[in-house]
Amino acid sequence: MEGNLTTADRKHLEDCIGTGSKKFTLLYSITKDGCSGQAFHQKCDMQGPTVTVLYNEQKSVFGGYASLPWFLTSGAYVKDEDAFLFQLLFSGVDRLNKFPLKSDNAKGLYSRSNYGPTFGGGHDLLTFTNSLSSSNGIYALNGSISASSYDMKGLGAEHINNGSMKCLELEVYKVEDVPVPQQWRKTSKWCKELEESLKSSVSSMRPASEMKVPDFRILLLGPVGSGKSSFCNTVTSVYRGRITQRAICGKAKHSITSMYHPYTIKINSGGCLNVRLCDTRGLEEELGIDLMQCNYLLDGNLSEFFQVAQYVVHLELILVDSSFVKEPTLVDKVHCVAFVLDGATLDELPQRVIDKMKDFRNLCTQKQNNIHPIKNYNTKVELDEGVNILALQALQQMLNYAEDFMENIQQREGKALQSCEENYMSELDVIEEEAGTL
Ligand SMILES: Nc1nc2c(ncn2[C@@H]2O[C@H](COP(=O)(O)OP(=O)(O)OP(=O)(O)O)[C@@H](O)[C@H]2O)c(=O)[nH]1
Ligand SMILES: [Mg+2]
Repeated sequence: MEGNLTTADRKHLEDCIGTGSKKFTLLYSITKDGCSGQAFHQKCDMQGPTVTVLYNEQKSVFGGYASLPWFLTSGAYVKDEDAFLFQLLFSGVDRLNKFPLKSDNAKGLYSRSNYGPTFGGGHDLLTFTNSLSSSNGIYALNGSISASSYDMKGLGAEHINNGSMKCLELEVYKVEDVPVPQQWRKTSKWCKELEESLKSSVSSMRPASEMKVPDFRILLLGPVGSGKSSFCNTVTSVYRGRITQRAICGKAKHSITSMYHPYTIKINSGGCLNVRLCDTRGLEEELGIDLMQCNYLLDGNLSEFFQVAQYVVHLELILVDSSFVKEPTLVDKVHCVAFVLDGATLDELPQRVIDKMKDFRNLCTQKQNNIHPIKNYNTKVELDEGVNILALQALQQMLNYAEDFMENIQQREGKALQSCEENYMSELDVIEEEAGTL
């Protein structure tokens, strides 16, 4: 934060202004920009609401708030009903006081080209006029404090600035509204019932029987250390009813996971989900899955537990590899891809890894810009309702999209079958017609 205004001072001024959170940006400082009416107007005119803060040599801090902008003039009063004077510190001790304008006063501010910030008809707070220089770091400002337009609660200058305008600093800050954060996404209230209903809804999901695919195959892709393996552990923990550690996790320079590992998810009460949560090697600038391997993974050409090579695998090598599935079916294909990203390190992702992810995304037929925040069980030893709900909501969406992907295939195949039947029927017609002409 630039300037001498402390966080506590900012909070107090925010409360005095009374219209929500504010951002204070330093516009002008006499020690940096020079103490002159010209410098003040150059930096502060037409900047909207401002706060002027003076720090005197007796460690008293005081000033004024202007809700309207300063401007160049040969001398004009401004009616600013929301303006006020304040004190924050008196002789080094907190002294929080707001001095509002008295009623029906039209002289909140006084703007003049050779004047520093000036408040009230008296003037109540005149900071300085013309141009001044410092002596031993002290600016003997030629202004004053005297109650007239503002209600000073009976306090004289001696109780506000020790009767001294000898200042170490005078700052003017621009005051802006901080937008109130909007609720990002509406979700149901977290409770045990929600957790249980998500659990049972996810466990009841299975691919349509006519697809003859036992499980939805979800592929997790993402940079090294983004939490792919931890997410597999989180989901398996939710259904096992205890913390599981089937996938090895941790932070390392290169990916800890080296294998394409489809995790089955055991339900505590018996059976498994109709899901394979597929963990993979992380994406790195030079190493890890490349575009070609990703393509093969999506199409189901790479068999389960395939070791993702350290270095780029050439097409010829893959084609002779016994683990290469030459004619994959819908069972082997990936039905939904989830990119796993660590929100805390997003800004540090190398451009090449971002480019890789963009290329991979273009391979997927479903381009869903869905973001599902999750928290993994990386440090916890007991299950937690919130962690479970977030993981279940994310998994539920993945399964929904996997189902959509399969429906599209089903529709496509249905159409192909129909056109096959139509061709067959028209061939029969031709044969029958030909037979008829004999
Ligand atoms: N704070 C926090 N740390 C997490 C979370 N999830 C995972 N981690 C930590 O992040 C590190 C990497 O997690 P992994 O699950 O191994 O990440 P990965 O994507 O599988 O990494 P590779 O297999 O190496 O590519 C571990 O030290 C985890 O403890 C989380 O939700 N919050
Ligand atoms: Mg991993």
